[in-house]
Amino acid sequence: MTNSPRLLLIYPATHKLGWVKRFQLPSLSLNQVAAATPPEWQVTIVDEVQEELCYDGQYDLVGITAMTHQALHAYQIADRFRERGIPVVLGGIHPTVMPDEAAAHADAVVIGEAEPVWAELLDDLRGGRLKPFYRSVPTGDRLVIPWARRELLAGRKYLTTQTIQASRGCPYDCAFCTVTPYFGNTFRYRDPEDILAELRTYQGKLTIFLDDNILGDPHKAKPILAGMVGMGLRWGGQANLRFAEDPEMVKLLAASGCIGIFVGLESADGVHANHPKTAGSSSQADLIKRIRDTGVVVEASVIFGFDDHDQGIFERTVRYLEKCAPSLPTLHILTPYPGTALFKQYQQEGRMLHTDWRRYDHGQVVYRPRLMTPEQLYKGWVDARQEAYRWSAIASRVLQSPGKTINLMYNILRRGGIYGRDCSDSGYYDPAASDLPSEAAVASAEDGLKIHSPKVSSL
Ligand code: B12
Ligand code: SF4
Repeated sequence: MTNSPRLLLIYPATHKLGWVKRFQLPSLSLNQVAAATPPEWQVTIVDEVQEELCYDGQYDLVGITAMTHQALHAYQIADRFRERGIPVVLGGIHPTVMPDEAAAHADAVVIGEAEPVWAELLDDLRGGRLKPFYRSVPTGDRLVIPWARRELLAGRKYLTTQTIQASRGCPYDCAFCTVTPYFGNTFRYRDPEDILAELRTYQGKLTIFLDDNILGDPHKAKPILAGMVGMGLRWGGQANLRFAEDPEMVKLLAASGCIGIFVGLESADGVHANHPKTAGSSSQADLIKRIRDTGVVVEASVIFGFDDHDQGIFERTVRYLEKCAPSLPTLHILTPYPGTALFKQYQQEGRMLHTDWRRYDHGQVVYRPRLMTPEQLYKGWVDARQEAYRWSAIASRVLQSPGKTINLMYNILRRGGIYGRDCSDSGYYDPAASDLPSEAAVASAEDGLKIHSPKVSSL
């Protein structure tokens, strides 16, 4: 190893993007790993969405991040570097929930967050004593992390490189979501002064908060929003809808420069429509209207395929979305990700179709729904998305929102993606039963999650 060791961090891309790649965000996951890397290391980040990955470079270590749909490609990349004798570390959501699977393609796997274990791992590497697993266990309610190294992205063409996290975790515990198994029952915020100081270094206006639920604890979120008033930032993020029960939060949100907020409605009706994160004393439609009326774009997501969803859910959802009129509806197919309670349940019930992780992306059916067939779920999703983005539906939404031009533009862009998608296949794949998740794979998922204490949910 040289005196100035070289680290290559890779964000794997699963498919090619055209001009829309200029509207993507850089990987904050890798940027935070870079920020946690001691200064003597030379760090290079390669984002395969934006650029070709060259396998010939000389590096002392390669680090690769992976969500589930990226995992198989991440393993291919890892294998190629390891063939050249370059050690590889895998980290991120998928290696965290499937550490044994990832370990077959890596010299070390980081389970959980990098910051608490990364310096030790690099030290072990240089000392020739690298361990196969490094686990970090989140504790407390305070998040202390270094500022992202945005200078590493200089000259790259992203929507913005001003991405930041104010918090990690979420106070809720949705059975289909990876966030709570990942962070356990911790929901940690950074000190407001630290966040505001980082924001003050930003040169541009557009800023994206990549928190799981930035407004999940209104008491902690308020000082951050209050400090942002007057900074001139234009920001977006995601949160659960219930914050809008508090009119002061809604006002503060708009005053802080928020231009768009992504919220999960989950279901038009049934048990998932009444989750504590969305249900309160006001209806979802009222809460959405309150936010929309301040000029903030509300992107609201629904999921198809819960166990109480029959074929009527598609029509009912489209009508419900007309009533709620979020600025931008987003419609997903339920995807039971490994590590979630839902994956475990469906696996035990023998309902997972396969573990071809490439297909775990909310746009394909990877399990057997209870009240419809996989084909019906896929077809219903395709039709409902098109129905929600027909011109008359767009017009009705846009006319109800202030900032009509910007709302129209977002809707047209989304419509292009939906109508441009080739949906001619069946949208699911049902291989031989031998491809069902092996007991070893599932044990690995459970083992990866042992770092977290059980969740005491929900507000
Ligand atoms: C921001 C975000 C996005 C952004 C990503 C922007 C970008 N370029 O990265 C956008 C909106 C584009 C997005 C899209 C999607 N997302 Co997303 N997203 C998130 C979110 C909310 C935060 C991720 C993040 O940046 N966190 C900040 C970083 C600093 O934290 P981190 O990723 O945990 O990284 C730390 C550790 O994991 C570790 N680590 C991570 N990588 C590595 C690598 C190495 C080498 C090491 C050592 C350590 C390490 O160290 C880091 C620092 O502590 C997560 C929720 C979550 N908590 O993960 C969902 C999440 C990752 N997304 C998810 C999904 C499903 C998607 C989509 C597939 C949804 C869809 N169909 O549209 C798409 C896929 C898009 C794609 N690129 O292919 C799921 C993934 C589930 C899974 N098992 O794969 C999550 C977990 C949400 C959920 N509710 O379950 N997403
Ligand atoms: S509210 Fe959102 S981030 Fe929190 S557990 Fe539910 S789906 Fe995940």
